[in-house]
Amino acid sequence: MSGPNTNYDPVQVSALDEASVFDMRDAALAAINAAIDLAGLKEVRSSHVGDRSPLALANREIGALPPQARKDAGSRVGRARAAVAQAFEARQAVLEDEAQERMLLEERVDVTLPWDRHPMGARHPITMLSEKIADVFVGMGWEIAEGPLVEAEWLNFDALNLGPDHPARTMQDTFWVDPPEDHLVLRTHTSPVQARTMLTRKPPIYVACPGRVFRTDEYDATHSPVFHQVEGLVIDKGISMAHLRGALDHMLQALFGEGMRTRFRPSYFPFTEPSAEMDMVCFICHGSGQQDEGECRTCRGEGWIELGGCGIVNPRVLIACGVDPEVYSGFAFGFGIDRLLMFRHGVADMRDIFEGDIRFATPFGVEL
Ligand code: FA5
Repeated sequence: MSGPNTNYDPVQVSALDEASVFDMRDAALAAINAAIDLAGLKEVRSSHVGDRSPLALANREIGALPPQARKDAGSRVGRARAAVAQAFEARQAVLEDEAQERMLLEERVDVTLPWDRHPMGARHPITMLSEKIADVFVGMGWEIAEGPLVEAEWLNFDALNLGPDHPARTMQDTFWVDPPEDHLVLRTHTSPVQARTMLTRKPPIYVACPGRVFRTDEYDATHSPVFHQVEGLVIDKGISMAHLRGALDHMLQALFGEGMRTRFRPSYFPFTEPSAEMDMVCFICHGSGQQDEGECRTCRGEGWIELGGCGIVNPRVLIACGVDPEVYSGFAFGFGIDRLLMFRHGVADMRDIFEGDIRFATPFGVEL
């Protein structure tokens, strides 16, 4: 009679058979080797190594097996888990080394670089051009005059023969300053400096006035509500349009080089009679309108660039400012410095001048 078969173990758990355990181990090893960084390896930990991994769950089933099967499965699963843990640690060490190396490379600090240099600021190109223009007139023996930015309505308009019904006095163009009964404006042009100068000095007068002016204009590529003008005023005996033309030609030659000429087109300003719009010959194409066998981009094929207004000072302005028109005559002009800067340096958009970005100002260099 045969005795009891103590090796017989009828209970099996499929997750614990050899093939299943090897599959789980191989899947874990493949995932570990496929992880290319520590973040990827972290995901592998939760899916193949941690408490919820297939091998860990299989391990929990071992207790349900009879003794012999428990022993076999326990050692099988144990070996598989150990192999996975070892591979995981080895991969982690490799990936940590790689991350460290990458960090040292990316965050490298060159300790030999100079540490005591502060970035240089730059003077604003408008300031430099205004001073350059002023220098040209000082070189001709003129003086530089100044006026306030908040100006009396009378000086900004009335003294300049801008009657109360003139369109430039409407709210569209002018920033009025409260309270209205003070009759103050943000000056809309540099021309009130003409009136101020005539009221405070005796002729002969030769003054230039660069400065900031304000208008309720849209802010776009060619307009700004805050911009810059330079005013010129000469009051002396026997002054004519020829003197005006000579002064402007000289200024433009000083700014743009030999051969610069002006052109006058009839215009209207209440404070000058006759009045003209002044154009300068295009400094790129010198009047031909052609550039690189195509249309000149600076003057758009016109050959001329519009600068501003000018004329012989209206006798009514002379009288309002206490100058005898029987003895004296004079000329005045006013043009936009911002537009001049755009032409002189190829600035396509006026807004770049006003954004205050150091990257715009720096290439102009520092001129003292
Ligand atoms: C005047 O301001 C007259 N005071 C000029 C003058 C003075 C004429 C003396 C006669 C005698 P006007 O409004 O055209 O004129 O402006 C002169 C220049 O300022 C323009 O040609 C243009 O270059 C510039 N300008 C005008 N509005 C703007 C603006 N919104 N943004 C930038 N530049 C402007």
